[in-house]
Amino acid sequence: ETRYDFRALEERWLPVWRETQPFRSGAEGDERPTKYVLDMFPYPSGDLHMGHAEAYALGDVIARYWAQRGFNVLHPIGWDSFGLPAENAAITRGLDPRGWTEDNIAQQRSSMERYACSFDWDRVLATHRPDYYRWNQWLFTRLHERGLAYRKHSNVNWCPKDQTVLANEQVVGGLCERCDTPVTKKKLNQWYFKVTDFADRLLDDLDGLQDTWPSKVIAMQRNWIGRSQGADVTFVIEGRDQPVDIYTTRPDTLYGATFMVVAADSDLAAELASTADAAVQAEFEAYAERVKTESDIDRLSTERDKTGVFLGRYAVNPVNGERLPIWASDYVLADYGHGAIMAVPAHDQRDLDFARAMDLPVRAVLDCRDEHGDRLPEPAESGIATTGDGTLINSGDLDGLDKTAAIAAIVARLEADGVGRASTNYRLRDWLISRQRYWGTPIPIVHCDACGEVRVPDDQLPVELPAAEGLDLKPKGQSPLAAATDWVTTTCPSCGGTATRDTDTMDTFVDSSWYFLRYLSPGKTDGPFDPADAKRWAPVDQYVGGVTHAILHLLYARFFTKALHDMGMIDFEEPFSALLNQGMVQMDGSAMSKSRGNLVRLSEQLDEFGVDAIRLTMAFAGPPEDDIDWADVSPAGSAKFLARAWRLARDVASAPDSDPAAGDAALRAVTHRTVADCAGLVEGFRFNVVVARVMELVNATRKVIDSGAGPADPAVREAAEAVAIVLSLFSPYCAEDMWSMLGHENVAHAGWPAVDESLLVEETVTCVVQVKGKVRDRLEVPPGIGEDELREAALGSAAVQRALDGAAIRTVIVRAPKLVNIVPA
Ligand code: ANZ
Ligand code: ZN
Repeated sequence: ETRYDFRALEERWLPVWRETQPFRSGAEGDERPTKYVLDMFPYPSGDLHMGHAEAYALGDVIARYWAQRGFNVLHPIGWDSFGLPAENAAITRGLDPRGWTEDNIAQQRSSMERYACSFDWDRVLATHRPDYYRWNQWLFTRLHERGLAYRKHSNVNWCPKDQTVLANEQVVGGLCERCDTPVTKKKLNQWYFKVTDFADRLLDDLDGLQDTWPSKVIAMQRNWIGRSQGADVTFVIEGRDQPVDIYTTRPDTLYGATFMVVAADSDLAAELASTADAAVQAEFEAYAERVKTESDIDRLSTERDKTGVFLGRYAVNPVNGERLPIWASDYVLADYGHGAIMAVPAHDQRDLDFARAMDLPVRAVLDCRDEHGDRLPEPAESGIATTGDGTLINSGDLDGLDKTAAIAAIVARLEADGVGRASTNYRLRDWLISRQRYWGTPIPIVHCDACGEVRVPDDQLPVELPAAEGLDLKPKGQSPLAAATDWVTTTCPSCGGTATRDTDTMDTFVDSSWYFLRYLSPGKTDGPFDPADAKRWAPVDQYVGGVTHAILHLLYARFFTKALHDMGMIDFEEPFSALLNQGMVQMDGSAMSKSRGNLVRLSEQLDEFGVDAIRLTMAFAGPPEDDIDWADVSPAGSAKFLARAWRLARDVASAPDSDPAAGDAALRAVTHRTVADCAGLVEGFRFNVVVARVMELVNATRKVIDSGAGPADPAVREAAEAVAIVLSLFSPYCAEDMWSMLGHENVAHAGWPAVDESLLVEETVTCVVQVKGKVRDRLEVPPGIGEDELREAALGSAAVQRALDGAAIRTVIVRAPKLVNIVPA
């Protein structure tokens, strides 16, 4: 052929790769060092879109690079195929979610193959298949045995549109993550995983990821876990036998407490209100009803007008015996700390807003100053709480202590008196995993009147989903599985009596919390994965995926990893040693993602410009973390460049293969410098710079050909081979074809070109060193040498020292890089 034709290349090489499977990971006995490169697996909710194309292009650069470096690379793919997108699509189209899901998987897989993803096709998994979700159930069982899976009644987030509960993580700004409907609360008996047992480890182990995870993701995880250090303080409630604990981060402000607030939706508030007069009771009940529909985000907002009901009861401050009126309000949450606070309006803004709204006293107990040492205005007058450091006032014998000393002193005193103790709180909540939907993993529990909650024995797993046929999948607040009577009715594994199956299914984040381990032992039938395989491959060396998963998925996978570690199944505690978040592909500023629909169709782009050009465009668009605006990039330009690169190999193809040492020295220097630099650039994820450098190399090579040396110059062949190998990370069809024209096979495993260090030595210039105007030495120095460095080098010369013969120096004149003149005294 004489013309670059991307369609012909795709038709030529795709069948070859299908046959040879170049990315099958090394078998047992393969001695090469391992590298586990993992792309987040997709939802099969349609064909691949531009967002996938970006993610898989970037993940592929990394996987293919390590293969070229001689690593035994594991780069698997699968499908996150349970969940609402599939189920809702199935309901609207009146199809069976199973068939619909499998069809989409087949389509996505064939698109991935065409897109030349370097996946190991022997390890594919799909979470909706019983051979996968069986192990979700098995893992649930292990967690249940350890008390890490449990059921409790609680007020849960409820999406009225999807008719299902949502995890806290799935409520974004008070709205359902999936359908943007305002989320309400509902009291239900639900399954949880005890993530909170791991709060400290989940937080502290982030330290080890500091250098290899995006700092933004680490900050989001920290914030989500939300560890806060403070104290519990016990308040006696007048007319109640039991005292009440409150949680505070500011025990130093205890003398400034002027009232107490309990969460309006707490049991305590209801109990305290029950002794009030009828009018207060009615007011309280109406208020509590309203609060139930409010989101936590609104409740904690400092912007909102404060509302509440005085319950007619009093608490007693343990340090000074003062009586504090007790109010019910929404700005205190029922499920954080103890659901009750001591309010210190002078030093907490929400308390101050409340005090001013309800006309309650404000007493400053810290003398807070600005940067000039001037006292800040009284909060009672300014309306601004002083929340910073200061010196204690109005606090009895603690006056004069600074904040830190005061916290220590008060906590010690409370502990000694038995009315308080140091305490730690977390924003993190246990993970609510039950869903009232069909398309998920059935919870492997049987409910028996005689035995209670009974785990389904391992040898009866999987508990398979009943057929969808005949079931009404429409959301209705109760799992569609409840209507599958034959399925629900079973025998109790413990007593053999009649019992019923649990009808909830698991949150699909359970599926994705450990899938990276299942890839290691595909087809294993007596366990989720083989610990020996985990030892060989895991943890994941490089994880690649969207920042949308910065909290939920990563946190849950980290939790599972720690739990599995504690069960002795793996010997590491963090699943993903390094993380790369790629940006999103945008079109006129709107994100291309599963929920927003696709404005640019990937398949059309591939048909028009070819796989290679689209992949190259994704890498060349900018740093991988940045969003790509599709209007700003040029796939046509990429295609043009690929044609230029391809023609190098075409032109060299007929030239004889001879020793590159005889070739053009300048071109050889560019080739070896490019290869040497690109390694570091790939490892630093600077893919766009790598592409730019290959473009330069292609230009330099063409120049040598055109200069008369022609393609026969052995440096040209050397350059063309380097171009093919580096390009194989980005544009595999073009690279494979170049490699083949150059007389080789299988560019993916060509091996990264060896760099001749002697060709990397930079050019030097000769610097003349004079003493009193007389030449005494000549130094070879880099052209960019600095004045100070050159002065040092000149003075250090043995010949110069001899000429000076111990004389003191008056001046040194430096004209970098060519001349130094030394004038002795
Ligand atoms: C008295 C106080 C004085 C407070 C002061 C702050 C400043 P973090 O850091 O988020 O843990 N609080 C405690 N439980 C609460 C609940 N269930 N709902 C809403 N607010 C609650 O915040 C802890 C602080 O938030 C606690 O410290 C408490 O107010 C409030 F100058 O106690 B503080
Ligand atoms: Zn039983």
